[in-house]
Amino acid sequence: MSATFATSDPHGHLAELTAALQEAGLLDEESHWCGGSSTLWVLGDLLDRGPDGLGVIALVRRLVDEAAAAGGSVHPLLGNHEVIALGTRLFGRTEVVHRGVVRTFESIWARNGGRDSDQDGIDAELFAWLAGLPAVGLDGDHLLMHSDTLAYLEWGDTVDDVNRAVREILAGDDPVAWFDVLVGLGRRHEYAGASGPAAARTLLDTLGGRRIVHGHSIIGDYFDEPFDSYSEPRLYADGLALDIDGGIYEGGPCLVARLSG
Ligand SMILES: [Mn+2]
Repeated sequence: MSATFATSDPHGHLAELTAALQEAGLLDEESHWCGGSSTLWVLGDLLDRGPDGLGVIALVRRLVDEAAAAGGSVHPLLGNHEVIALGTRLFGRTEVVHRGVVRTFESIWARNGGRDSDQDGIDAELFAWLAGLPAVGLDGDHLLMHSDTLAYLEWGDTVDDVNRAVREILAGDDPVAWFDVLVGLGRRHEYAGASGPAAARTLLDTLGGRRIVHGHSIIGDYFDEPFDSYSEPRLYADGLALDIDGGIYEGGPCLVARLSG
């Protein structure tokens, strides 16, 4: 088997993520990679909201190694919750004037499902790993990212430039620049509505790919449907965008999208 898959926004729900990856044929009963040469993208928001963010991170990190050893690959991307959690770790309650507003990372973290149990496990090594995650990825015709926003273009006009710019900000300690990333990755619904296809087209024309695959915006919220009423990713914006966030922490499904193969 060699195919390309994507999942997103596990938010600390280790059991649900494990079960969904097993169902997709990527994990065996002991939660080890059995996807052979397949590729799996994990589109961020690994932690916060759910009970075991550290467990989800540990699983994903192990799968990166196990898949590589089997000739496959696992690619985690950066979500806004990684930035919130790391920013809280780094800046805590330090007041930051951002675009004329006084804010703190800790208050945003607390309001958005931040977990002490996750914070307590972010040591220097894990901090560096999370802060080094790429923001966007390109895999054949698919442009993969956490958030459904054009904010990525504020950091560059190639995949490599975007990732380099975000990584440099998160390697530093400028709280205003960190807030720019947090706010940018917090944006959503920018491929929606009448202007949505043109926005999606702009992103694809700039960064590459023929279809955007994103998480961050729960299908049920986005399309105003009950969280238990869908079991597939949602294609929209004239087929240019695929939302794969089922909304695990709201009781929705953990979706694993098969993108090719
Ligand atoms: Mn998110």
